[in-house]
Amino acid sequence: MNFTKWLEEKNVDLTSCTDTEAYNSLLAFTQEAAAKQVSGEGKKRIYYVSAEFLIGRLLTNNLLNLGIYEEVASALEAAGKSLGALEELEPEPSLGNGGLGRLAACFLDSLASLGLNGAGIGLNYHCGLFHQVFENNKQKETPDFWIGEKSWLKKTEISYPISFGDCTIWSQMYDIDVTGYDGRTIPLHLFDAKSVDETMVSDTIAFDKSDKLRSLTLFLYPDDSEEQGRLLRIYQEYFMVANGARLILKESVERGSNLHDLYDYAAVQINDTHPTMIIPELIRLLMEEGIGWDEAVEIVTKTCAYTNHTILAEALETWPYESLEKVVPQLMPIIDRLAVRVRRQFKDPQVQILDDSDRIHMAHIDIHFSHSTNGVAYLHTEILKNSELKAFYEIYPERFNNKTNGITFRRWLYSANPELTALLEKLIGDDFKKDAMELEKLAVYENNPVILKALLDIKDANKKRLAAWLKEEKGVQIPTDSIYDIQIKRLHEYKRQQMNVLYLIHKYLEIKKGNLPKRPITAIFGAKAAPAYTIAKDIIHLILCLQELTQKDPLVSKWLRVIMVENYNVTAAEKLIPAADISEQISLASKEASGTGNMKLMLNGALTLGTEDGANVEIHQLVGDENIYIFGDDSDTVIKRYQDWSYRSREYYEADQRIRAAVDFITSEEVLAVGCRENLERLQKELLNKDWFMTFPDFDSYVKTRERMYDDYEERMEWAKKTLINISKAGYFSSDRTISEYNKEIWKL
Ligand code: 26Q
Repeated sequence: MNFTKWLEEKNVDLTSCTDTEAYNSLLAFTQEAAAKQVSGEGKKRIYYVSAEFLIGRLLTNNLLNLGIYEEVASALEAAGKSLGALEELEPEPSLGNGGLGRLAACFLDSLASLGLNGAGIGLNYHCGLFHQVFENNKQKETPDFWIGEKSWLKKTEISYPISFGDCTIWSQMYDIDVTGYDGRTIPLHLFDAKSVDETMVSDTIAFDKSDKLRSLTLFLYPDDSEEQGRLLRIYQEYFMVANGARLILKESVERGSNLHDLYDYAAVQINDTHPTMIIPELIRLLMEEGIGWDEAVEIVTKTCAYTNHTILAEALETWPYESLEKVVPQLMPIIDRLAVRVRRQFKDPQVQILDDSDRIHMAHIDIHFSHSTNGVAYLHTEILKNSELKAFYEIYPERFNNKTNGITFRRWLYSANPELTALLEKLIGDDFKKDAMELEKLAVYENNPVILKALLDIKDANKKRLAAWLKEEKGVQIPTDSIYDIQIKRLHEYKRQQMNVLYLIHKYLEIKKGNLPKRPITAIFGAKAAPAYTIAKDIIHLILCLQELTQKDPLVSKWLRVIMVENYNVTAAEKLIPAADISEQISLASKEASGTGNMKLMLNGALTLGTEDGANVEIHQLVGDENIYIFGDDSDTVIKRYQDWSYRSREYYEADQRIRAAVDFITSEEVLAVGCRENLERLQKELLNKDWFMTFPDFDSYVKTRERMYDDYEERMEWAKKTLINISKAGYFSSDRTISEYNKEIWKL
């Protein structure tokens, strides 16, 4: 049924509706249309279990995937409404933080598109991560109540009592239908606590963390700098997997499993360590059904697989034994037995589940008791095998495998960049929508000036669109004739936003001296910092101070603008990425597991300024030296420097005048006039005395490579050719490819 007919049936007259009413009708219509689509069928189902699903707005995507975008747009137009305006009314679901959550969302899209029998399992956070606002050049966190009266969530019949050490919390399952290409869908199951109470929260993100019943599903990653916050996270994690495990067993039995053969009916992909407790929980539930210990462990091992997303020690979860005992006492006999089993089999302390300080290593449970451990890019997996998880690799070489991340082109190309999509369709037909590798056909146009010019024009149009959006939505103005040099990702020291800032200070000082660039530069950041991550927030403070300085200075503002986009999220990414000229991927080599923003930006014709890290390595391999700007030390050098403790940041500070000037500037009169001494001094000290992520050793090559890039930008046709080659080689990074590999090698649906 089409939209016009549906409206007639419901007696809705669009011409007399407000935009909000029209949006609500469109939402209901689209939801019905999605629910009518077929989902993947088959004996075995893959359950992707994840603490985050950063799905972004759904309306545009669903309309495109259901093939009703044009029809709806004209029905609205006929009634004097604009689809574009309604699209902007949709609140973005706040169910994730960064790469790991966005990856889960891309994977759902690909599972649906490939017609696989899949489902996502997660939590329904009412206030999500947090809404970021800037006040006095600082990040302030406010709750993001994203669930309006009307949303994509559908209440289901499913509800379970989940027991904890001190209480029982009833769940309520909600579903969101995730659409893929040709309107195929799969469900995202989000569990909520029936007793959750939004009035626990007012205008800050503080709340009584001891009241689990009312606060369980309020926030993603509640502040864990104190004990109550840490405990709440354990409650959340167990709540997610206890519900998930019950659903998985129920559905598998419905599909014909006798539980002894669970692995023929269910594959469980554990997204990072947050869902790890699903392993002991499944074992526990199988034993309740009368299955013996050894067999239960074997069944669960064959059912589960684990994805690692980081090598940063501080991000690998370990929980005090005591805390788990308090929250989930029923799991302890299982975890104890698993720990004993490991201890009996292996003497190496590095592979134990329980360490000498009585902490439980979640990743170790995953590796011992699942049949697959994968990294998310070639280099990352190599580092896991040869260094971080070497001891495990020696025990289970056959379990380790790589699955280089991918992104869904439905959202990151067709939906975000319709102009580029239209050009591609004109040039190479639309087979690339089913098989992204078809983009390679674009290469025949690499020397065609008309096509290269068309690419430049599309970029220009997208830059204008971004500038207009920033003005309208965020109240900032940026010049459209400048280079857009963009770094958008979670704020973390290893990602080195601080190195980008040091460059910008250097540039600011050069401009003040009269050394003007060939063309104005707009440096754009988008990032949220975890509320308790002090230095990350100090870096945001410095960026915002620089934003103010560059804006106010009459000379500098003509040549250099620094912009930090408030509340960076998927919606903002969709506007920023198509408009980017330069993609900053400057993590310290060995630290970024993969990155997926790098892929999105490449696909949209931005050139990468990056280190040999994560998936940059694969981008480099695909496009060749000519079409990427690589700088800095490689991962071997970095790993060695950590091992021999030989790095002294102060030596670089003393030896390099540019570093000295930039670091000194952080606490100069000029910055202090717009900033806060405490934050700026702390950041400066951190760099001078530690610089744990080694920005100074890479600074020289970073500056030189960035300058070379700005020079090359002036050769417009050469630049356009490089962007064309980047687009043509991006097919490898389709999440359809990634998901096909997971299926072929791990899930075997
Ligand atoms: C851990 C312990 C305590 C509190 C929080 C956490 C925590 C929370 C979130 C640890 C990690 C995360 C998120 C990690 C993440 O987003 N990783 C990114 O995953 C992407 C998809 O694989 C990769 O492309 C990125 O390289 C990786 O950083």
